[in-house]
Amino acid sequence: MSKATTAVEVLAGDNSTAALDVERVRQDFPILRQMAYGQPLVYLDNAASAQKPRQVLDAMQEAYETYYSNVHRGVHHLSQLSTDAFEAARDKVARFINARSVDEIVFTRGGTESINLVAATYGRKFLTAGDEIVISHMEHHANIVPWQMLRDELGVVLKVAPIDDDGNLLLDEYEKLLSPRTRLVAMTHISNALGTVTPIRDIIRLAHERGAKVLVDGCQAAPHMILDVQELDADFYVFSGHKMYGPTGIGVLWGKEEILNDMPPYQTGGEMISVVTLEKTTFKKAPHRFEAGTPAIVEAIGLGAAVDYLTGLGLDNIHAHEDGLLAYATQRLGAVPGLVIHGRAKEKASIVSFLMEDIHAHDIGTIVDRAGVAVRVGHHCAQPVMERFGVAATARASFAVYNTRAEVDALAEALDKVRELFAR
Ligand code: 7TS
Repeated sequence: MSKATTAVEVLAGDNSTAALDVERVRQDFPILRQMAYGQPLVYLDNAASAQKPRQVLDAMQEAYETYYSNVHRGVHHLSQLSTDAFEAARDKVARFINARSVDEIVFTRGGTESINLVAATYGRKFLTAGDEIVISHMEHHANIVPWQMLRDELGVVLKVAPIDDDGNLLLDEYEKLLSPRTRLVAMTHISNALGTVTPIRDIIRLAHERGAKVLVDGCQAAPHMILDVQELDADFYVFSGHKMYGPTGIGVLWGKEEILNDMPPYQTGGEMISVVTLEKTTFKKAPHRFEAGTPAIVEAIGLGAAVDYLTGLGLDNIHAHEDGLLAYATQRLGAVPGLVIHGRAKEKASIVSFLMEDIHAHDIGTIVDRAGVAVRVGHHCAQPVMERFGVAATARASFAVYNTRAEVDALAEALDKVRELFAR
């Protein structure tokens, strides 16, 4: 995490760690050669969606041009090739997160759908009125609203673990919320609004001690750190393809096989059944039970290519590079007069959320955009944590493997312009 790199090392170093040549990485991303308003594009909105390397684009193009067909339903040549490539992608994802079995990897449309799937199937089957679900104060709406819907439908109780003023999860307070009625903890691994890395191992252990299941929202963690779902020992882990250099429209629900096979289907239709008569239907086991209809075939293949790409660079190298950038950006942006960083947790990753005096976040975003710098402004689909910090919105810079310190400098210089404009 950020504390592994001291500021002195950061300022003395260049863009590349020994094992990661960032300039070469940038060559893989054609879009980074674009200009915005006549300025070199500085893309710092990676927590919303990361850009795609040539390797992912090529794999998808090749699929469409040479072996595209529907999967799991044809005996013909292309269908077999397509099915093999689709299932090979599942296998790559399984190995990427060290799943015990490839059957634990359910392809969904994204992290949001993965959470909704668990709420709609596991939630409806196993939770009843009075049961308790624990989330945190810094969840993305995707990990709040499905549980509120379940609360309203079933009468389950939703409890919220608090955070401190720096954005650290208060583990003692979390533990106090756990009770014999706690059935599920649904918690982010990394906050998209603050960058906080939660103490997920402790969160999982304490929940399991009470017999509760744990869903981890790993949307921000998957592109950033080595994941080992067996070692973490959660019950569900979810993430999206598009934040980890893969395409949109594809995501992952990992679940322990025995739990997945105990859950009813989510959507129903083609490919998820064993036998259908007009009287009754039996269902396949996981993962196919949860993949009704034609899946996002080429998107899954693209995700497989993204996994290969990440693995090729090395998640530990990516992690080290992004932590170096975070430390540099914290110092460089922190030195901009009037700038306040929201989220200063002890363990942080690749995200700096900030405001400048009473300047609205949208004004910040619009002005830096004119300098070619893309940041996200708004509530980041995490309104409760904005409210916790007493702000309506922040500007957020989020870093990926291809970002450089020069780009952090470009943001800082654009922020100086913002300040000058508003000082008049
Ligand atoms: N959970 C977290 C922690 C996220 O950051 C996001 C997306 C989601 C869930 C939902 O992912 P999706 O792929 O299904 O949309 N976060 C952001 C963001 O920070 N800016 O835009 C999307």
